[in-house]
Amino acid sequence: MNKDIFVKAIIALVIGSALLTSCKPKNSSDAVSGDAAQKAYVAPGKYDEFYNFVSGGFSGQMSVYGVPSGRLFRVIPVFSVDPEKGYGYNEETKPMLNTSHGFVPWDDLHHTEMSQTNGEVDGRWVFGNANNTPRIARIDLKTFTTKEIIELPNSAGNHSSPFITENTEYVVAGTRFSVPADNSNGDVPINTYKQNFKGHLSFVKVGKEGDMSIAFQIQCPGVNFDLSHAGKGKSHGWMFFSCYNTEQANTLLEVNASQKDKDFIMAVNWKKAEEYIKAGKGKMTPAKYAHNVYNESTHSATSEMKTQVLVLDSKELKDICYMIPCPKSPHGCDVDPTGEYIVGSGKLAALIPVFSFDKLQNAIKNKQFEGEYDGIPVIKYEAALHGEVQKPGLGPLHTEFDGKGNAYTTFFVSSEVVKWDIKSLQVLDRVPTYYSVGHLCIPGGDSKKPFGKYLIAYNKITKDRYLPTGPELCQSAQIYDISGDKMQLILDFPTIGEPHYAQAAPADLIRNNGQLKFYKLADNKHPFVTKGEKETKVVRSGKRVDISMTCIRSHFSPDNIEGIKMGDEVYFHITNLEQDWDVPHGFSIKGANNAELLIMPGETATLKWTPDKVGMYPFYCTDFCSALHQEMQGYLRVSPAGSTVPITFSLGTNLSSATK
Ligand code: K7E
Ligand code: CUA
Repeated sequence: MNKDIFVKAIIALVIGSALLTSCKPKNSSDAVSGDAAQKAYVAPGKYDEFYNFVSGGFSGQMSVYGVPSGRLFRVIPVFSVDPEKGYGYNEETKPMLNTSHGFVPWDDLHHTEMSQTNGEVDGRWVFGNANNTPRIARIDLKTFTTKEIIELPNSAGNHSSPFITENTEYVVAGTRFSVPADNSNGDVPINTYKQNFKGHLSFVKVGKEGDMSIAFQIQCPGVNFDLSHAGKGKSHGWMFFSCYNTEQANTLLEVNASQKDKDFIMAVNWKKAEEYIKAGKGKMTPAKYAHNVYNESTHSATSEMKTQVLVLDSKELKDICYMIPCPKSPHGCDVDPTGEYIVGSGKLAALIPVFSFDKLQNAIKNKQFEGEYDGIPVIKYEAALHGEVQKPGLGPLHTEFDGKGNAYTTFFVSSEVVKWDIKSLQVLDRVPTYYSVGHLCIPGGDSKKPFGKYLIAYNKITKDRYLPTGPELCQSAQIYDISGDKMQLILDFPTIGEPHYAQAAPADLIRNNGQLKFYKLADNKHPFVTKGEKETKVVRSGKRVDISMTCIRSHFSPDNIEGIKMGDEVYFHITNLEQDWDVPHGFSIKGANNAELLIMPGETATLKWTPDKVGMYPFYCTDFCSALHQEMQGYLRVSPAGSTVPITFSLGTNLSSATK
């Protein structure tokens, strides 16, 4: 089918389904105009224009889609184990999921944030937050794998995270739950929230190679920090956090944390904080948190437990934190590409306040305060306000920008995206979303240089949009063309997990940024690397057996192994000898109670296996690697504990012990 016929067929389908579903509320599913299919259509063999890195919410992973096609390319395991890739199951990656609570195989990833240089997306890394057991992960976009995870002490519910400063100086995180500090007694009555609970902000330094370390934390009053974004341009050096529960309630928050007409956006002068750190104002405080790093040359992760963290007290140092009143339990906190405008989105508000960085600076200079909140100066609302967007919709959540002076805000309650002019605050356009949109993403839409061609909305509810799948229906995203004056819906696509925030970047930026095609075998420094079939071996030391194995199209070496006994602990260390792009091999053995291995070319991976019964155990390659992939198999013999069958292994010849 040529492209035109295909497009016409799609259009016919769209029109046809419009007729079939016309019993739905007007304007519901059919707000798609004639050329929509063409705009989202990426022909077979053609590439998408943008990569889209989408958080998986309670799946704990990050998925990669193409825009505008909505095609899924990859699910990157980050905070949850992934038996498909062996992540968190093989010996090499287990340390990645180590925490001060031990091995944690799951988390809740809400926000992705790409590294930036001069405020522009640079395609090096994408960061993700673990909401439940507070952590930040760094994913390397040369390999699309998780390279580093750092735990955050003094935190609980790492929601306002991981937001970066304009040169990726810091990845910043604010705690959602305030809790007693780790080094204080946490065994206190819950209703002592006001006295004992604190909110910590973490400033995680990012080195040249991406290496993360906690530079300092700022101890703040006990509230819920929800979201955040860094200043840029003129506001570089500042960080803005939305806070709710400034009522400091500890129960029935839906009522008790919705008492006040206004909560806050907290403005943090992190350059000033750096000065205080230099001047020795930080307190080294005992803490326990894991720092896990995957080393690409040993193909192994290590986990180190850190024991202290530097903390600044916002109460003592009066000029690093300022509260700006913000209506009705603010959620999203977004800064426009110029760095002048800060948008707060009150979940229960019917307007959007927009603050001005210049006015904020003047207000601070002229001390236009209306008092203090738990030791932090509160700026007069009007003094920092640029203006309010009137009647934009119900339940504003998040805002992104197109770089042409427009802002786009999602409305959860009224299920729509609203486009408005940042300076004049006039509403310019609105489109429905299906349904209850949370975050949205414009490629580069929270940077200094957005690529304002597409807008992707991430929805919480799909109801009738897709074929039903039992009690749980899929979550989904919708792509809008925003290149014209009016937004136009061009595609729905289902997502993996629950999508929250996402980032997107031009495909070329990532595709041409030195992506790795395979690991060089010569550079493999894994302690059990096997660089050729002659080096393969099976070594027993007590009850531990290390099998150094190789794989190449289409056999394992060795593929016959005997002398394994009940009570042994067996480690398969398998090196993939291939030196070619996209030739992974898999490894699985019957009865393994963990996962498979999926081994990239030039990589070594280890599966730990404890035989549970005497007998014969086949193993095979799980990844269809060649015409003779199905021949890529072997046998391992397990004998009783006291057996005299010696350790032997072979490939292509029969073992001398084979008659026994
Ligand atoms: Cu609005 Cu967790 Cu960023 Cu989801 S959060 S929507
Ligand atoms: Cu190797 Cu299939």
